[in-house]
Amino acid sequence: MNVVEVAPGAFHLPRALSLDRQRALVDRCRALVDGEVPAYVPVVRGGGKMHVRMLCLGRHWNGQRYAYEPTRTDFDGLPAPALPEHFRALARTCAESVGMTLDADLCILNFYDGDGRMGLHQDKDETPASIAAGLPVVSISLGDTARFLFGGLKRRDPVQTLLLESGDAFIFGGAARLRYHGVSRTIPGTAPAELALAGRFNLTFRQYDHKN
Ligand SMILES: O=C(O)CCC(=O)C(=O)O
Repeated sequence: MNVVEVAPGAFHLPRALSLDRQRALVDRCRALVDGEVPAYVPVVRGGGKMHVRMLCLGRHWNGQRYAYEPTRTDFDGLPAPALPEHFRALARTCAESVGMTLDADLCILNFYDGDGRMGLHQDKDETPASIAAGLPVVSISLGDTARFLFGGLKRRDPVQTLLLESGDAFIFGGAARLRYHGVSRTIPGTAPAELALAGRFNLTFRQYDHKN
């Protein structure tokens, strides 16, 4: 596997997933976002609407409280669907390929349409123990290419732009765990034709807690 270390603790794995694997994952993501507990557009603290459709698996991230919970109390009260075992296994394998460990118990699945984007932010709502241990966030991209922004530990630090293409993994843990990141835009029409997907799915796997 091709591994590019973009910063200490941050790794880009271009084309980590085969096209067959991508297709199977896209089918599963489609079924999930339009399933019994569908994806929705979160309204965050302060009233802004996010520019993605989101579905959390394993644990729900509440965009009003910036905290995890079992049910979607900021939206419809439904329980977060379970995290499929093969999703968890994929996250573990990706983490291991860069020498990290991850026993993911939640995944935030986002769908970006042609106008989708996500502002610079830190992933810091997991437990202090999980973050202090540097347990990584494993991100998998499917479909249209994204212009992914990867900054430093402070919001104003310089930001590098990476293109995350379909099948790429991006992993940030250890010293990079709290780096700011976001998506400035996607590039419509760049998804592999075999996926028959207009838009982009992104899955970020995290481990809520860390037990010694
Ligand atoms: O879509 C991406 O590549 C990034 C997603 C992200 O930053 C997040 O879910 O916290």
